[in-house]
Amino acid sequence: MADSMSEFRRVADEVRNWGRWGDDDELGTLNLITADKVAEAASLVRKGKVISLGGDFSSAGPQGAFQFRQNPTHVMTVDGGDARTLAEYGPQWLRNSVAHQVAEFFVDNPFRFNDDMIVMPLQAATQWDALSHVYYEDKLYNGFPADSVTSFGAFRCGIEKVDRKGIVSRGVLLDVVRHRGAEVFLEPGTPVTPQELDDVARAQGVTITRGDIVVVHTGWWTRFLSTGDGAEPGAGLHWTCASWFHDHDVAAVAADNLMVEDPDPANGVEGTFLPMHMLCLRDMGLMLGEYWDLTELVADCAGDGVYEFQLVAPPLKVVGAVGAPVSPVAIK
Ligand code: UVW
Repeated sequence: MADSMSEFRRVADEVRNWGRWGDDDELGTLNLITADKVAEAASLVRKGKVISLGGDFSSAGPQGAFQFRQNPTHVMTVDGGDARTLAEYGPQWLRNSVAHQVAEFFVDNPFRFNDDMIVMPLQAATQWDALSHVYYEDKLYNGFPADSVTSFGAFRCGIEKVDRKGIVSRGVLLDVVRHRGAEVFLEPGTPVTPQELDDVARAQGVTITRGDIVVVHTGWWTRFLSTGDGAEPGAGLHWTCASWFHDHDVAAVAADNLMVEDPDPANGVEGTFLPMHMLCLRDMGLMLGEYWDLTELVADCAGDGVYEFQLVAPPLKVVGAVGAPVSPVAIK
């Protein structure tokens, strides 16, 4: 059953970090990643294994089902393979074009190159939500006014602001799929509770410490890879997990699904949408990573029983963006 707005407001007051790192702070809980924490994360590299947590950015990505985001459109802008054809057969109207000049250049010497461009929503696949992504009641994280995000981009809490933090820290995988004994992914309508996060950590023999980046396996991405269905529902984290992140002083949270949190309004807060986003991004200043591909990482952790690693996940520094692609790696 959905919780009440008054319960949501009580939790929001408890977890709010506004002013904790100064009135001008735009890093939020990334401040919990200290130099010692970065060194601790590096010490977790023991076997020299690099595991990619980034999904593909392609026309076969997870977007499209909900209309407001599309999969990437990838276009070649210079193609060395076309050079001879263009130079020899290009129509008259192309003669003064850059394409034709490039083609002629190709024909007369052995050098070739290819260039390309991409058009896509910044949230198309594996990504970080910036703190400016979600807000309510006209305030962003740290009380910044919502109208500091304009058609020119976010003047407060844009994704480029987090570059000072890398983002690098100790990553901890919580494999809820394995803990439940689920075949591939968590069935819709079965949100992960704060108690379950503790149970999974205990069963894996791992402790969450200040400044960690918690990575939650729901199995959604693995399921998507086999069905190609971006609209497939699946379970995520119950909104009250925001309190768990706050109590454990977690620096950031990522998952392998669309929204990290459970999408079912029946498990949310009456009269609103994505309450965990509201608490994490706006009240706590805690970034959310979405659509991470955990397929290889869960297999490796199950194999060696080690659920901690160095996590390196810097977003693209797109100035003023409210989210950005990332190609994270776990190093063990
Ligand atoms: C929304 O869908 C609003 O957010 P996200 O991309 O963070 O899931």
